[in-house]
Amino acid sequence: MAGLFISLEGVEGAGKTTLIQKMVAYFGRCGKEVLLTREPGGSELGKKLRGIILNAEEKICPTAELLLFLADRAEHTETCIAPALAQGKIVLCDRFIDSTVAYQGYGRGMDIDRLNMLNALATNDLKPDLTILLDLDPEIGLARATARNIAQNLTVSEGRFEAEALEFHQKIRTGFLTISRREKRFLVVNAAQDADAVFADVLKALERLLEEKESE
Ligand code: Z5A
Repeated sequence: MAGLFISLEGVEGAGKTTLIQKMVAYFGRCGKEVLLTREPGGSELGKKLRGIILNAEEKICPTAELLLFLADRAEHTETCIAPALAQGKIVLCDRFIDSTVAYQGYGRGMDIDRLNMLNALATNDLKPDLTILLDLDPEIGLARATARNIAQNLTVSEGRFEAEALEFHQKIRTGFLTISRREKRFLVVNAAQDADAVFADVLKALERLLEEKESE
């Protein structure tokens, strides 16, 4: 079977990490080889970039922020995602091109067409086979993320976007929903359900996709 590329998107605290763990366990039971990765931070260079990009104490102008995300993506695609797909693996990626359009485009107000072109450059035109959008009211997502951060004693070192006003996060949600209507690769899931119900919705789509891929 050719490789399969699945990205997960959504507002902060939508439950991507939680869902991805369930997906890894599912693919493991199916005997599939999986690369679990994320942006920013999936490659060796990306780990260093992540520390800079997400640190709320690091002053970065919006254009530099964009270019750092794109540098992370270019390295990640070239050195991790593309090789794994070539080996027939299933790649599960926590955030990818659509986060740039949602956050830097709909959130920061950058030109969407330009962002699409830059994404194409960074990825050599690679797009996911399936993008799961966990749709959630950002007020609920931020409350979940805050509760998790307190429970895990996390600091501001990754808090650049958490520090944004609720209005910013509302724009991100609207942005993701707008993008999802333009491309067939999206599965939009109601992330306000409990985690098992979210996974059950995703499972149906995964089973269909695996059948399609195996018959190719
Ligand atoms: N960003 C960008 O601007 N441009 C780009 O191009 C890219 C990224 C690639 C990366 O943040 C930031 O970079 C991101 C966008 C920006 N910022 N924001 N906001 P990150 O990777 O550090 O964090 P995140 O992607 O936002 O994820 P997160 O906060 O870790 O949330 P999550 O993974 O979606 O959620 P979770 O950890 O699975 O769940 C959060 C809590 O809720 C946790 O305690 C769970 O146990 C709980 N949970 C999960 N699911 C449920 C359900 N269904 N019900 C109830 N509770 C639940």
